[in-house]
Amino acid sequence: MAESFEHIRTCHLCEAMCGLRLTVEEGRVTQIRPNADDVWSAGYICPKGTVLGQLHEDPDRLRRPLVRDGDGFREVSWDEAFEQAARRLRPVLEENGIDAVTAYIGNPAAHNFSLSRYVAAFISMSGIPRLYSAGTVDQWPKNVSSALLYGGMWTFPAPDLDRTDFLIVMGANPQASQGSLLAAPDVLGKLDAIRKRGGKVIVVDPRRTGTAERADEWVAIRPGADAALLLAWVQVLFDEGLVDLGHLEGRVEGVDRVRDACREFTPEVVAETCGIPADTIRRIAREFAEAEKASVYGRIGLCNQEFGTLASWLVDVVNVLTGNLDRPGGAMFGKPIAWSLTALRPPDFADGFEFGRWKSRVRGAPEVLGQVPMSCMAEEIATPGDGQIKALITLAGNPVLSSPDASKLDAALPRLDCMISVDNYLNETTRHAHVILPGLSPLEQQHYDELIWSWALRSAGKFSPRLFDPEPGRPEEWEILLTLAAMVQGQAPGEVDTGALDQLFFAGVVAMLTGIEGSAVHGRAPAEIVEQAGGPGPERLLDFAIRTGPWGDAYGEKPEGLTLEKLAAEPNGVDFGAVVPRLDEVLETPSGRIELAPDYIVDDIPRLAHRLSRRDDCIVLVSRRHLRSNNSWMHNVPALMTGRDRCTLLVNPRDAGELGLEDGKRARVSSEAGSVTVAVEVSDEMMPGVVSLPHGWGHDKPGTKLGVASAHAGVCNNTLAPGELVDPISGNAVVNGIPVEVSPA
Ligand SMILES: Nc1nc2c(c(=O)[nH]1)N[C@H]1C(S)=C(S)[C@@H](COP(=O)(O)OP(=O)(O)OC[C@H]3O[C@@H](n4cnc5c(=O)[nH]c(N)nc54)[C@H](O)[C@@H]3O)O[C@H]1N2
Ligand SMILES: Nc1nc2c(c(=O)[nH]1)N[C@H]1C(S)=C(S)[C@@H](COP(=O)(O)OP(=O)(O)OC[C@H]3O[C@@H](n4cnc5c(=O)[nH]c(N)nc54)[C@H](O)[C@@H]3O)O[C@H]1N2
Ligand code: SF4
Ligand SMILES: [Mo]
Repeated sequence: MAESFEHIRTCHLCEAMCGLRLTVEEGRVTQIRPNADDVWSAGYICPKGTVLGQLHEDPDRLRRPLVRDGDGFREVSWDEAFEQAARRLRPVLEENGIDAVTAYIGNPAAHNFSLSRYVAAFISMSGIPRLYSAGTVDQWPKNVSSALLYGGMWTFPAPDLDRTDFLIVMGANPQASQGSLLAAPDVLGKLDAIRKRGGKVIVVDPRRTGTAERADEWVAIRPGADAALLLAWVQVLFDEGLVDLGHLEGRVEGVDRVRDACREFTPEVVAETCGIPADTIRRIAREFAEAEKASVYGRIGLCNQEFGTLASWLVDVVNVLTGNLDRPGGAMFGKPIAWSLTALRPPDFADGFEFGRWKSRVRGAPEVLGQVPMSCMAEEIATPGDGQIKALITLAGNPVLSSPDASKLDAALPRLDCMISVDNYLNETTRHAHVILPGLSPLEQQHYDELIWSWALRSAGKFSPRLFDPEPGRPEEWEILLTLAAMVQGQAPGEVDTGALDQLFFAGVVAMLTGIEGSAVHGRAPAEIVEQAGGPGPERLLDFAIRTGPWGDAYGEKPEGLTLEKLAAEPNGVDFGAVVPRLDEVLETPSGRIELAPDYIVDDIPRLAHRLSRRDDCIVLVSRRHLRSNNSWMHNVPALMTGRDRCTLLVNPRDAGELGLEDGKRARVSSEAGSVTVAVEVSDEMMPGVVSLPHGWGHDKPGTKLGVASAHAGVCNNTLAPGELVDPISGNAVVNGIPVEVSPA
């Protein structure tokens, strides 16, 4: 490969899905620039998009499987790696059964071409009964709320940034995150545009973030008080006759129930808890109701907190009560060109959503949407007895840094009889594994986001081919997953036929869709479609989702329609325009209407009422992100690690004075769960009484292979997060609003 050429692809790292132009010379990526012709991102890019070449070349990135050998690891062949994994797994299955086996699914599973389409296959084919995921430290409250309001746990309305003229951003910082459950490139540019066209942007956050800096107004809020603030907004809407369902009239159940539920929560009653004057609360509710097109958007600051489900639910309640749901400029539902497998309703909820169907063994935490809090995992491994976890498979996750009570999990993992990690690095988590099975580099695989397009408000899409061929003999991650699934079912790795398993999975997906009334292939013979569908792997699944999607060719029924082949012929993507209202298409509730006041959620309001009487004057800790980090795993890319230390404790000057802290000096931060020592950064961007640490750091553990990251270790904020702190009705972790003590170190 001596020639130089240009390769066009989509960055897989976050929901912005930016188009990139890579210059490739002599088999190496020498430059990455934004792709101005990309139909979706039109030339937008962030610093992370420019380092995919460095990620590919990172000498620490694993290319061969590793197996534990004494205190270290050695590289082995793929056959030997699977054999070693089987040797560990078999006795667990024989002695303790499948209940002793679990898996943890991490964030990149949602961003990886293979994993995003095969995690569901892995789960169903392995038969693993109980799973953990980053979901319960992320968006589980939104899953609960959407399941009950709309009948789909991934049916998320997103703010229509391009058309709104009043946007309230709560607990999100797209300046760093680039948007979450909100797929849009250049979110800050879109906020500027709202203001330029005479609209208004308000940011509600305990920190004056980079997003707040670009807004008209920053409203500082005490962590965990958002549900109280939102209930007060709802109270004002009812009290002042500002409720106006508009086009939603007749399509919403439970409005009266919401009116009753918010009655006591006047702005005056919640003001102190929120740290926001009652007049401000009232004014914003009025301004919002009066705006022609308005949208409230809440994200991780609203989920990873004490009242995660209430807050997430109330965001939608406000959008509904002001008639802003499902209308241009409000909060709308995406219409992806390829529907998402992940977003299909799990079969066990075919007859509706039920909660608490089982409880965790040690703590008795009720199951929610099939999972218990991530923080249960450590005790389930460490506590002997029937059902104790003895084998763990991690798929693209680093829970030793990312989950609450991090030290407890770090201490528990070595007790496992079998730990298998499908991961590209030897990091804080995988250093405990017996076998590490690396996936391909992003440039060695195709790309098309699976779930993310579901909340993009343009029906667009683009397919990225592989740039580099993987080394011969390397399995793709879908093959690794299917092999592991069969092994959990007791098969010897040498006997696993991944092609046959994939055929089975695909045929099942086809059969399911042909059985769904209204689907593009309803009533067709599954075999006829399987026949037409091509070879194994994620491309076939993507092609199927496109061809049976709204613009697809329905396997011959609409010959002009879209296929993966046609999409791939458009490297800059296709765009079928901005979404149009589609509530009736997405609703899957028993009543066929929006069920605005589900008992399961409304019954949690008394807990919030109780919170209002709690005086809390201690310092609380919240999390933050940086543009040049990506959760815990990109700190090994040198270009992203230049400049000053980012892992600092942000402290308001008033608090710093009272606590005797100085900028640049170290502080000791302690909670019920643990303590860390970290450099202080005094800044009035924090509201008084709240301190902030970034998430995803703490790379100082022995036994990792992260040359760059370990030289910039930082501290793990989840050492400070008590595992018992959860939003009880979703089981989501509370990693924001943790009571801490801070003193000079
Ligand atoms: N305190 C606090 N804790 C938090 C959060 C917070 O805001 N504050 N945020 C939470 C959120 S939103 C999330 S999503 C979680 C994230 O939690 P995790 O998903 O557990 O953590 P990541 O850091 O995303 O870890 C990704 C892992 O995947 C590996 N990896 C990367 N790319 C690939 C790939 O292509 N294939 C494979 N097989 N592996 C790959 C990396 O090496 C790394 O080990 O953290 C949560 N934890
Ligand atoms: N660069 C970069 N991009 C990322 C990631 C990354 O690590 N780095 N991670 C990705 C992932 S997995 C996710 S889930 C998304 C998350 O995307 P975002 O939700 O935008 O996450 P953050 O940037 O952490 O912003 C959360 C904000 O919530 C605020 N907050 C904390 N507690 C509260 C509270 O109680 N109330 C209110 N109102 N605000 C509060 C914090 O101060 C912070 O400003 O980002 C994704 N994108
Ligand atoms: S914003 Fe950055 S990380 Fe996200 S897709 Fe675009 S280039 Fe990639
Ligand atoms: Mo996340």
